[in-house]
Amino acid sequence: MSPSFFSNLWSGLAKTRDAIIDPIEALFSKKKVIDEETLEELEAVLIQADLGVAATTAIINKMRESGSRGEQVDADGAVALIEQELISILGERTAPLARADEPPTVVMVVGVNGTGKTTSIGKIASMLAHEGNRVTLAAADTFRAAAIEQLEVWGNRTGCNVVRHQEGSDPAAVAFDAYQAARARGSDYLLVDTAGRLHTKSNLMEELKKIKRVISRECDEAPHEVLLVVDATTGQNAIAQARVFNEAVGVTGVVLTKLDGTARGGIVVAISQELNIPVKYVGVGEGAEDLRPFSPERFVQGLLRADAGDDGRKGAKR
Ligand SMILES: Nc1nc2c(ncn2[C@@H]2O[C@H](COP(=O)(O)OP(=O)(O)OP(=O)(O)O)[C@@H](O)[C@H]2O)c(=O)[nH]1
Ligand SMILES: [Mg+2]
Repeated sequence: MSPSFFSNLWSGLAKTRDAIIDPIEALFSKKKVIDEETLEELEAVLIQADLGVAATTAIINKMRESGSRGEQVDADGAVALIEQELISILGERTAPLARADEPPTVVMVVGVNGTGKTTSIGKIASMLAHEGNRVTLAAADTFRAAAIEQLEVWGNRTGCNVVRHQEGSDPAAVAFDAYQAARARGSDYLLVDTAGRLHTKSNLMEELKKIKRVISRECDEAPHEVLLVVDATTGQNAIAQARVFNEAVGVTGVVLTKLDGTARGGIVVAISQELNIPVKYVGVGEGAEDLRPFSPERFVQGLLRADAGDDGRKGAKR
């Protein structure tokens, strides 16, 4: 992970970090034995940051255990305990992007409109291309001409092939052609962009299922990934979205975008734990550098550390 991404992640998480750290420092300003009142206040802080009930409960239980041993805890101690617990929760479910034994690895990208699907595809394509992979992009969001053009801009920028049809054509037919083209060109990856808004004539979930069926018909294991792109600023609503998409097309990984614009970055933990789906990438800005594979350690440090450590703005004040 590049140092610039870590410092972007760290500054992107500033709002969430303040929402967690400031109240904890106030709560544990003096070293103290944990009582039920402190636990209740801590619980409210963690829930507020959208960490989710399960993770919050796990942290509170750990705190209660040290309280019952009569141990005294200060702010640093409390943060260290939360850090450990979150890394362990997130670490249970990390997985890198799949890679098929027989290329192309097919990655279908889904999510409600405006969450950052097309932008994330561009950034993932850029990363994969830098690693020496051949990448084909499928413009299977045929709802708007602008959507197709937007993907073509990313194709030009990253040197990746884009397979497109006319606006309004069948998205599954685009996916089919793109799969054939990716095979013929010896592509390592095929990234399939999809629509996010409901069409007037067809149902979005039915459309996504059809795209998936058409791809599976060409290769049993494909799509190898169904990445759901969620906008972190939507908070708990992101979980509801994930449930709907997961039921329809079976989500294998989450891309969480716009962490830079929210105080609710804790939603990463809630999604990972409550849906048992690994977070594969996080986005902290609009630049091509601002999306990277998810690292639990880095993320939790960004969430809880008052300075960015050796990789970022060393010694910077929160
Ligand atoms: N601040 C910030 N903006 C982002 C991030 N990711 C994407 N965006 C912006 O979000 C907006 C929507 O991104 P798109 O990639 O077009 O979203 P989409 O899901 O493809 O949208 P539809 O095709 O309409 O369904 C764009 O302006 C992006 O630049 C991020 O991590 N941080
Ligand atoms: Mg799009």
